Amino acid sequence: MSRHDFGNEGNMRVDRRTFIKGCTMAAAALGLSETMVPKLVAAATSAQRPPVVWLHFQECTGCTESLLRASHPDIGRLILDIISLDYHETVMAAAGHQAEQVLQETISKYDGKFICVVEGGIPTKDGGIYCKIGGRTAVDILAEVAPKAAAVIAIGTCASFGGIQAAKPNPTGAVGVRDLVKNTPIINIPGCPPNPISFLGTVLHYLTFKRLPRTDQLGRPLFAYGREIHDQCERRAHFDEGRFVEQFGDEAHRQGFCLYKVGCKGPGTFSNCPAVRFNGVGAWPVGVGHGCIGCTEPEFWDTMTPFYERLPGVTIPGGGKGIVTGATSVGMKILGVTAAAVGIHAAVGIGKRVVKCKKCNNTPDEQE
Ligand code: FSX
Ligand code: SF4
Ligand code: F3S
Repeated sequence: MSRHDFGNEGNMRVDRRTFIKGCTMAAAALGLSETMVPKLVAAATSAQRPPVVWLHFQECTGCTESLLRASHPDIGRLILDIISLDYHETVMAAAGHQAEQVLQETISKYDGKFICVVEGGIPTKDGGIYCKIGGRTAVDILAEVAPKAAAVIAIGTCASFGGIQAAKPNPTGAVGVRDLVKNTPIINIPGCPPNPISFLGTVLHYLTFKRLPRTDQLGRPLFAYGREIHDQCERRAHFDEGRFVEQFGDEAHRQGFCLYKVGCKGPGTFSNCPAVRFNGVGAWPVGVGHGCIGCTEPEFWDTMTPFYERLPGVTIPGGGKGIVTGATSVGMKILGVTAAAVGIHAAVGIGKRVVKCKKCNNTPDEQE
């Protein structure tokens, strides 16, 4: 796991075919043409693997699990080949004082050069006592490590926006990285957990172009979060024609109709889930018959609940019912989402420009 385990291409833990396949998937996710794959591969196989310090705070470790679990081992191994994961409490061999020593040595030796990945929210209430590692609070550790990093990647909705532990009444005062770190470039890869390809794409973009990808106003990379789920969904034709599942298990559900009426939050949620999918088997929540719960959005645990009630304020074109009024508790909560969506939609304009350029095979990134 040490950076010294990663030398040249010959030492890669995945074979070259898998390596290039992973880079090709990431290039597609990034909206880059295939002609950019060699550039990505060259950046990913350079002798200088970026040191990575991975901090765990308030979370379930699902982000790491989804990245490294056996359901798609190649992506996990590919990421471990591209970066030098010098400190990661879940998978490193060292423990206790030895682990803390590794952290100190890494941030000192690679001051200003390492990538800091943060997984989990940061509790700020009562002096931050609700998350301590090695006797220090998450707030203190982040305050020491983040300013020394070249960039911070907040992986998961917890590190991005506070996460499930920030649900009202947020008893520990959990917040996301951006609420605390101000002078280091930060990118958010939300999702509970996020898609590993979005993380891989961000890392490859950073290695190739020496900067983080463009983001929306919530700090999410546009390549992965620039489009609404509803606009990419395979059930969209059913929505447009007014064919809805009324109850889980009914005939409409078996037919694969739209899940809006049973609570799908695809309208109002920005992510590449329908396009990139999960686990290497083409699955994603709506594809397997469950509505999107909006897990890439800030405060989705408050604004998107109850999960099985309709999202208000959505026009059903072919449904004959016009505007669906929000006569539910969701109706009040969604006001927060609407406010956030103003910022998101402003950013989507940028996202659409990227898509448009992609069609003519000439993205802004390729011009760099
Ligand atoms: Fe949070 Fe990551 Fe949800 Fe868990 O650790 S984004 S609780 S799936 O996985 O931080
Ligand atoms: Fe797909 Fe959900 Fe939109 Fe229906 S409401 S088209 S299931 S994203
Ligand atoms: Fe999350 Fe919705 Fe995608 S629940 S995983 S954003 S489909």
